[in-house]
Amino acid sequence: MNGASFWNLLTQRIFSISGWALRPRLADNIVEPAFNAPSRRMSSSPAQVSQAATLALMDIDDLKGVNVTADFDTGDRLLNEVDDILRRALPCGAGFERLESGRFLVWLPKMSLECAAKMAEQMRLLACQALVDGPSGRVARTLSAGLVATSSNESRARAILRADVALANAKRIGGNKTETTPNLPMPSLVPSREQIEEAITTRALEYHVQPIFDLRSMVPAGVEALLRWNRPDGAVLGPNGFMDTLNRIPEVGAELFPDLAVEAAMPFATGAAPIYTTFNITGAVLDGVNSPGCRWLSTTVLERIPAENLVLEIVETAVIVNPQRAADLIDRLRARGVRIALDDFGTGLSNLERLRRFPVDILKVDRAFVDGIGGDGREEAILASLVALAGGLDIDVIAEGIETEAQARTVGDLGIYYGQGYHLGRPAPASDWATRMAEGY
Ligand code: G
Ligand code: MN
Repeated sequence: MNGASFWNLLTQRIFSISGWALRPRLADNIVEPAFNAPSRRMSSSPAQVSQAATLALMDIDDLKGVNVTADFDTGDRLLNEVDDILRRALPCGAGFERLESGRFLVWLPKMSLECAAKMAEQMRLLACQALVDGPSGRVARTLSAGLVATSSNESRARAILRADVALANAKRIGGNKTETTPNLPMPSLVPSREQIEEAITTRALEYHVQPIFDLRSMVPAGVEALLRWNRPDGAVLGPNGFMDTLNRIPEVGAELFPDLAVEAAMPFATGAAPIYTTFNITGAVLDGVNSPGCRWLSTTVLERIPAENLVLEIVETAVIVNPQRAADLIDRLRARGVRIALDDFGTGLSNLERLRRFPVDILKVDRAFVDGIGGDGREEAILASLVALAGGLDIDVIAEGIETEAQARTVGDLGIYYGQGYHLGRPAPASDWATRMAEGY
């Protein structure tokens, strides 16, 4: 998204607010723009919007605890109550949106970061007073907020991702806090474009792959592409070590990664018995057809790898800024034959809500459920019901993190047909696995 469309969006959001008055909540909890009904309280028209705005991402602390100790209905009512309080507390000209996963997004235009932080802090403290009746008494929760100053050339999606980092910092130090990130275009830990280019040229940065087996025939059904950074000191960094930073610079990924990705997938997509390659994608990739992430898809996926040999895994940490836009993109990709998976299902944001909202083809069940096999039976019960759930939705299940023969056997017995894990095959450079597979490993 370019700067202009970002500001269009921002102004749309501003126009979507009806000041202090409450508006009916839409079914999907997202307030859509209402251009024909601008509020009298608006302080500026779209053309006059300042180049400086602050974005605040707010989240109820330990909402999960409410769902567990009370029930989902109580959690839902608490969310609605907080939603109402925040809307009423919005300053004039501010924008408000409820995101997927129950987070609140507040735009505070024409405001310095310091001033916006004070404002957000007041809103947060007010919303902390929300009280709802639960089955065994009243329930309240604190809120945390993450704030970033945005600039005119930053996309909305990236600003939200940065605010998400600030919010995570607030949560890490115990929640009930407002955290800001410095007014820098990027966090300083992000590698420069030159460093990434050099790492690709020297093959320090490359894809490894890990096979995914059909557990019935023990023949590979596909491979997962895993980006690896071979550091000069000999350490091989997994995505946790650097992906986080790369995710915040999707335009670099859009330009630099297609060749790497195609090179990794090609040996598997071609040949006598082609198999799929699955790539991990974040919310930035799903942020509409004009997003840098989607350019990555169109150059990599749709032009150069046959769609039927391609799977995209939505990672469990993917923040999906606009679910409708993501759903539209998923529909288009699936119509072309690309399959979509939910990665690490059962953890993070890879949850039933996401499964309900997005038509996906594959559930990759988080390794935690496989790890617990052979204990008191809870994991087996959960896995069995996931098999039933997936069967009802006509979705394939892949068990992740299979580390022992016994685990492979148990998941197979439970009706899971596909598996991935160290016991079946470790990640290795794509060319190594291509050779092993060609030789019948
Ligand atoms: O979140 P995702 O499923 O995309 O993570 C893939 C990561 O899991 C890779 O980094 C890979 O090395 C790791 N991995 C793959 N198989 C196993 C396994 O059997 N056990 C553990 N602990 N990690 C695994
Ligand atoms: Mn994955």
